[in-house]
Amino acid sequence: MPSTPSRKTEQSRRLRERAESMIPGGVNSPVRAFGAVGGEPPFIVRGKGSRIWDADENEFIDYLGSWGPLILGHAAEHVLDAIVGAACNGTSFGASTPAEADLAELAISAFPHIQKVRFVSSGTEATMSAIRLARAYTKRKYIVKFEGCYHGHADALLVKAGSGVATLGIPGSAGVPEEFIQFTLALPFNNITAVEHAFQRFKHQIACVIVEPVVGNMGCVPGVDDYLVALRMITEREKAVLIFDEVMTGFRVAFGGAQELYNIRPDLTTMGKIIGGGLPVGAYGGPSEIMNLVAPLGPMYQAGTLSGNPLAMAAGCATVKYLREHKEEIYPKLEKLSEQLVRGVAAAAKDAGVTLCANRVGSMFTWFFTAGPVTDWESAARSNTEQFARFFRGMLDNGVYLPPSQYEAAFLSAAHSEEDVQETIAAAKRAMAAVRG
Ligand code: KE4
Repeated sequence: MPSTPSRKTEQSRRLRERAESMIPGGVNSPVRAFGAVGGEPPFIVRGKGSRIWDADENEFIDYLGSWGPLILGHAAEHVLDAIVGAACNGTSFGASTPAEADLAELAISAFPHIQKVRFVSSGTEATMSAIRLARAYTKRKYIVKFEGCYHGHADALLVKAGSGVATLGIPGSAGVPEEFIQFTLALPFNNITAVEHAFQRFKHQIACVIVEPVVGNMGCVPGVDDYLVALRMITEREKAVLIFDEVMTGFRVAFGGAQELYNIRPDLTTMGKIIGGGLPVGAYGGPSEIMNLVAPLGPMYQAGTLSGNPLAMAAGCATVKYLREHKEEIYPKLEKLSEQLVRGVAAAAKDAGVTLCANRVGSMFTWFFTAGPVTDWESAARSNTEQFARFFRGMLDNGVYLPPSQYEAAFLSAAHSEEDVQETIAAAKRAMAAVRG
């Protein structure tokens, strides 16, 4: 692979230098800085369908989809129309609007275990609030999360987290006092014995278990065997709240998320990404018995200036309504094309003598540069991240945009075509040649 990329990068370089002079790392979210993969991060100027274009007019087939929200692809006409239509009536009122109940109804139609839902503006707010609610409901202090899982950047959750924390190889975060994480238990994923031991050691003290029911933030790692069923049984027995963090999996792995796919009832569900259709929306929901503790009904406080923002509600409604109306066609298409893509790239690796382990659930997937199986953080961290970086740069130079980290999931959208998949597999064949180094 040429050290200098084949694609033009002059405009993106200029834009990065300008941004770096005013914004830490030139980015508003760390993983976008390409720290783990090197090279010049493209500054994106527009997207349409499965494609994005950067400031140097390079075109890419996009498998990031804004880290998951864009399951319908970029600039879907009916989503844009909904946003513009809402904007013509004003952008924000700080008062209730009809669209909030519209999106609540749509979310509850997808997640029947939810009786009440509260909207916030990010997945971080959703998980932070759900944990506070679980502690208020149980009057317990400890929480269980899993190594390699990422639930946003709330202090208590920045413990052995995945996503950007894992990508940057930092243990947690500076500025989080020990006292703030003393009640956070981080356990290995897919190890039910560790969960049993935690509940024995902290009997009647654990408020909740929060889990990505299909992990995306150490790369894509599903539960093995009946892991999620066992989690449900233990939390039921111990009267702890089971929180499915479906910020990534919600509307992604099935219209009703992982809880539909695996037929498991969590106590609370957090949502984000797709439910906002590309605009800032997070949500948490569950049975009224728990949700009625949320202010103003109950004593658990949570608030937000732009919560339920009309433009975000419009984008979310347009997206979720379209998914609901076309799910019989969309999810089988996502499954078929994702399977073809993941298998094709794995075959390209095999032909090039590159060791690769592919994990996929529906249209979220990761190619790990390790023999595998990859079932937890320990096995994911065995990946050859330098080989991943060479693969990433090779794909980018061949017009394919992947998540810039080995420890992230990639996403295929309903706007992707058979031709996109074939083009991507061809690009992988070219990129793999340089991977072995
Ligand atoms: P946000 O606060 O970024 O909206 O959501 C936090 C969050 C919560 N739960 C899960 C399962 C998530 O995946 C996320 C955020 N995902 C990352 C990418 N894996 C966001 C990308 C970024 O941080 O730039």
